[in-house]
Amino acid sequence: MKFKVEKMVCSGCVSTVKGKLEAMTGVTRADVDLATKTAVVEGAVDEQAVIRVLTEAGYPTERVTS
Ligand SMILES: [Cu+2]
Repeated sequence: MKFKVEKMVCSGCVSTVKGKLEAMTGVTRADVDLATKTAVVEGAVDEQAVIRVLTEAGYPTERVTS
């Protein structure tokens, strides 16, 4: 699943987002890119759970389906 993650401005943000994703049950891989402000998440995890976790961490997130 691919997500647009707003408010990431530095590598620290990337680490935070990646850590949040990797801590989620079911996530097997999380790739976070600062330049495009996207996160690609692999594993058996719920889309809404990902959005909730990152948004609550201060990074408003939405699913990208294209
Ligand atoms: Cu930052």
